[in-house]
Amino acid sequence: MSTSTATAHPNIALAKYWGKRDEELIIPATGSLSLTLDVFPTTTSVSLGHSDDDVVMLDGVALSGEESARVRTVLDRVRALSGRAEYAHVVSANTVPTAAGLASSAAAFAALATAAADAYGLEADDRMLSRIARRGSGSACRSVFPALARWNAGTDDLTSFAEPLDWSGPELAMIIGVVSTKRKAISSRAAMQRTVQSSPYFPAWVDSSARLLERMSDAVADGDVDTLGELTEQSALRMHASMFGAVPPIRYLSQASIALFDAVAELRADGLSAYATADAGPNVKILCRADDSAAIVEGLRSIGADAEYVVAHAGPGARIIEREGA
Ligand code: 2P0
Repeated sequence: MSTSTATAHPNIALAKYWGKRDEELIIPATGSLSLTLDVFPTTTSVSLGHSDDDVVMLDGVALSGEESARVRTVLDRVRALSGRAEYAHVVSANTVPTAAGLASSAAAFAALATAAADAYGLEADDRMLSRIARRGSGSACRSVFPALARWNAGTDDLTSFAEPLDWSGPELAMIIGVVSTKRKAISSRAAMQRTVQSSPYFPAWVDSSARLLERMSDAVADGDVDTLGELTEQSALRMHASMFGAVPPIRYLSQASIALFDAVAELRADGLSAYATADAGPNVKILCRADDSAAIVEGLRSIGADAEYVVAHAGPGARIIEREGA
């Protein structure tokens, strides 16, 4: 028996991915850009040589149905590319509440792709790992890389992958305002489908995202935190607006989320540089300069914005941390 263990961290999109052009290959309707964090890693081990079927354990519980099918999709891809057929025993441990809009699936599938490629002896460069991770969960293709990464939408399996971006601006922080750790009512996968199929705002989302991504990439190249932050907030609100237009409507933002967006705007009016974003859940993430993060948390608390705050910074890409057996 041989085991490969990998770790990966969640990423938060500054320019959001929302909606697919190809459901099976997970080709997105829009490109996106994200920051991989240094908190809440997922560790995943892939063992070969003692299973007569794929077995997937997440935090001690055997997965079945849709979740295990997604893991199998990634394993099948690695088996096809490596020319090997053995079943795998997968053990994964999250350090973040699963499915609460804190990007647990991004870290999970980036770690799985990395561990599986190593276990099956597939010589995969980061671009190939990004393409493999994408098949499990779109946003996972970005967590292969450290810090800032851009997922080029592409048009097929070969052209849809993330790549790292250089950053020469001041050190960034992402303050995570946790207002709820409940499991989300609708998965982001189902919510995206419904938005694509029924929201009259979806075409405008796709159209405006392409321009926003180019402007954001320029802001990254310039090390311009404030333009990056302004575009981050725009992208989040436009994404949520596209969901509001779905039938029936999808609303992940709660009153507490909106209160946090308001509090961030209030801090900005007071001269602090802070920008809010939110994903498929009510938790709000605040992009800022690392040097300002303590003042921003203190400011939010003094306004009475009620949340648990975790200050994250740019984190590492997915990597192998242990190998056992041959
Ligand atoms: C993102 N989200 O860019 C966006 C913003 C949530 C809101 O990617 O269907 O788990 O597996 O490709 O990647 C969450 O969706 O969806 C997500 P699938 P995924 O981070």
